[in-house]
Amino acid sequence: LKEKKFSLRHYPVSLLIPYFSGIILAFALRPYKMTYRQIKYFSFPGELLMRMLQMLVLPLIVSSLVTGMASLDGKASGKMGLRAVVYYMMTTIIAVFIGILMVIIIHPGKGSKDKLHREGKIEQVQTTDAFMDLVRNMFPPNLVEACFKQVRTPVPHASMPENVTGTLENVTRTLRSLQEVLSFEETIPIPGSANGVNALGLVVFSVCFGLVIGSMKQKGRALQEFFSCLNEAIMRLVAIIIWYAPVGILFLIAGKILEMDDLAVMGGQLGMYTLTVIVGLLIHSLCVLPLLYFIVTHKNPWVFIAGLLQALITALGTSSSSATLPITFRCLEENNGVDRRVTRFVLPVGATINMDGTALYEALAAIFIAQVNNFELDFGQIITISITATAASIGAAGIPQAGLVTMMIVLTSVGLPTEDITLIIAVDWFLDRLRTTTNVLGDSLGAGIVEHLSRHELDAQDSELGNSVIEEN
Ligand code: DAS
Repeated sequence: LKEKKFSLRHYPVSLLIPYFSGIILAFALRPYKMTYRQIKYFSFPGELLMRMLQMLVLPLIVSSLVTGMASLDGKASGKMGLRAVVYYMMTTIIAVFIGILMVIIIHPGKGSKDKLHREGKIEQVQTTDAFMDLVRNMFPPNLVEACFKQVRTPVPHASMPENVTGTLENVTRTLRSLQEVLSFEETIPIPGSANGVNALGLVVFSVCFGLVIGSMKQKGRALQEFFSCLNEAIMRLVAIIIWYAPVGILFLIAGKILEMDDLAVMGGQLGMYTLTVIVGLLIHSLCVLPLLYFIVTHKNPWVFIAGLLQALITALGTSSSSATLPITFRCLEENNGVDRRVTRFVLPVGATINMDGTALYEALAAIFIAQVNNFELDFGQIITISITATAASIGAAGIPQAGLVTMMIVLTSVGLPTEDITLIIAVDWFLDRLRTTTNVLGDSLGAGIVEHLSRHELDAQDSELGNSVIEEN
């Protein structure tokens, strides 16, 4: 496939324009101090985009994995799977190493914890302590943390609903919506249902089911055609949703900025922490991953990345790599011409278990919290943080702020106070977008690398297919 020259014609509408328009709109509306409820109504067009994309994730993952596995022979899929897993582990370990290096070199955690309390708007949190006692008596401990996170996400003082901390339905809804996240089982929403299915279980089933259909040869042809047609139909739905994406992105970004109580929170120690995370993610995203792609494929990584722009901006807008998956598929296949037999296998698995941005973030944030507590970590504890951050990133769901919740594994593993998560909640809505974008970039470049390494098997299969067609004729 000759390298496609990237140009704006590659996709219908650039998302950069609505993205920056959303930021401008948010700052124009901030003086009006909208209430929490008004902001939720205002953000609905953005929520609509999230729901449209999320409804496609389950059928997309099943149809692409089953079709992808059925179209590959066992040997080729085995080699491709091994290459993908080696890539995932290697890039995740590098990401964790970068996160640890950055937080040790920049050392944003020096200074006292109570100074951070002031900067992090933690006093808002104290107002809900009485409420938390109420929750602790009513819900199992492991879910308290979930509520802790959700209820204590700072909302504008002026617009704090009258008794948000006392209304039980808020708590119940919070706990129910976070329960699947807290149980560290990544769940994928079922279209039209409030429930979800376990993502890892679904991926394993779809891979096995696809391999079996492929091994049935002619007998499995009807099923293979069905899933291939289902995949095609989902991708056509994506093509329609993409035209709505600019509107959704605009309101998603504007709504999130309006929810932010005081942008000054980015100053001081918390600002240094935010800067440290950004530097780490930029090094991994703009140096490590493109360099790895160039070393393996000897192709220009920037042309490849430019073709992903729409998916990267969607990840930035939605904070969800799962919701971005349909658009990631389209960018790789339409803009970058990556073989479908690769994208259908590598992307769903990657979106589920490969989260470089999250791994980097969790290792970095855990050491930041240790620094803030003047807690000296020894080498063994840093290794423990590395391992648990890698595991937590695999277990994190591809939904907003999942990485913040799974970070509890990392903190607990070295005896750090999990409630210190509240110290960094104020900036997590922003950092989550950046690490989600890194996650999507890592998955996409991985597809390009795995395709290049599997070119021999793919060509062999094509020529075999060609020969069999000639014989049939
Ligand atoms: N928002 C998650 C994702 O969609 C990442 C995270 O929370 O760390 O990839």
